[in-house]
Amino acid sequence: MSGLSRRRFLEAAGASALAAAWGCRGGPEAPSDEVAALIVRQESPFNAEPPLGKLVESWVTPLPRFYIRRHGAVPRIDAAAYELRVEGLVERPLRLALGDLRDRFDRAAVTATLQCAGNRRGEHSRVKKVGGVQWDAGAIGNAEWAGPRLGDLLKKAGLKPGAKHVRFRSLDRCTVPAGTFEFGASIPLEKALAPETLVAVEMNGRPLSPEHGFPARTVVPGYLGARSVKWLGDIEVSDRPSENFFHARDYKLFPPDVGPETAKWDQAEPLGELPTNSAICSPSTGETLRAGIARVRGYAIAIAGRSIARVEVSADGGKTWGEARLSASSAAFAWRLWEVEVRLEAGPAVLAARAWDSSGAVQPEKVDWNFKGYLYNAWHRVPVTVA
Ligand SMILES: Nc1nc2c(c(=O)[nH]1)N[C@H]1C(S)=C(S)[C@@H](COP(=O)(O)O)O[C@H]1N2
Ligand SMILES: [Mo]
Repeated sequence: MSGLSRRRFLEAAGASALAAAWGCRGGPEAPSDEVAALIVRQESPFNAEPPLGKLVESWVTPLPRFYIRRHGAVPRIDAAAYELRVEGLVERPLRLALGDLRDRFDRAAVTATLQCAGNRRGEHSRVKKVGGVQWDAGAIGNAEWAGPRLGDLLKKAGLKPGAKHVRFRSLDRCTVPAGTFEFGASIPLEKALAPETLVAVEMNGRPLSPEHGFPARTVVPGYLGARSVKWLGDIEVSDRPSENFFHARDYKLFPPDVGPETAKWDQAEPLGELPTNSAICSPSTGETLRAGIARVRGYAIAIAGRSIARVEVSADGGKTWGEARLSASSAAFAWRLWEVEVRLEAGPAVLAARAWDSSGAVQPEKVDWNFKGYLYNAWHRVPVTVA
């Protein structure tokens, strides 16, 4: 993919041209054409995911099929006045305009899959109800992200001794029971300096859309989506992780016997890499199929640093398994799409899928329940009726 010309980018990014460029209608809570094809899981703040069958029609997910997850409203940002600050434990604090992010740094392009830590929470809730957006398996998408490397910004600013974490602050406002805050997160310095970690200004060859973080967002491949902070306003190098609510009091994993009243947030680690996972996207749960040969399709994604070795599909709820064909397209931090034909006899049937990664690890049959409903990666089961 070639980059946008500077003129076209600035045109598309210009405040007045923005609404037209993205077909936005109404206020931040009014879905635009961009989101019309999504299944709404929550109206306000707006959270939506694509129908699963559509999700796996292409390796790179087009915008109208890319899930949207947010904790507040889309902030209105004037592109001309936008400034990204880089500060904290740095020799030379930076203030970067959108044009600086485009022109003053090498443009890096990374095809990476973004996935919410709560993807598949709906299944988790069927084990025992958990709060939060009740996602099916569609809180995931694969995009071509482009922009400067976060590491290049940090090198330009110059790191001071003691730098260990890189914190991100958004320009949004999110209201939760504990109060109203901007969204924020941090990642360890090592991941911030990794070549795949970007301050993205483009998604699939166009400026970021308002929903996906215009004018700039972090993209932290392999990590839970919550570290890919949209509407990025501030980068701060620190000796400690972010104290933002969404980093310190959210997105942490607890054992099954811990609940909201007993969770010791300060003693738990912030989540980082997501585990190896896969899902059946077609047929869909509850679908009626004809006896005989049926095609099953889905996605698989390996934990960061590994690749998908094999995907297995069962037509008898996990008693016997056959191997799926992986599609050719792949990249280090991207999902693999797969398909396979299975033979179905008349009656009820449960399809199941599980992925193996390059370390030999396989998705488990069951996972421990946790009260936030994160990291659900048990075998994906899809009950169907065969006529
Ligand atoms: N500023 C801001 N950034 C955010 C969020 C948010 O609510 N506000 N949600 C995070 C979460 S939980 C996820 S999963 C991803 C979703 O990105 P998307 O909406 O572009 O798919 O954005 C992350 N970045
Ligand atoms: Mo998320």
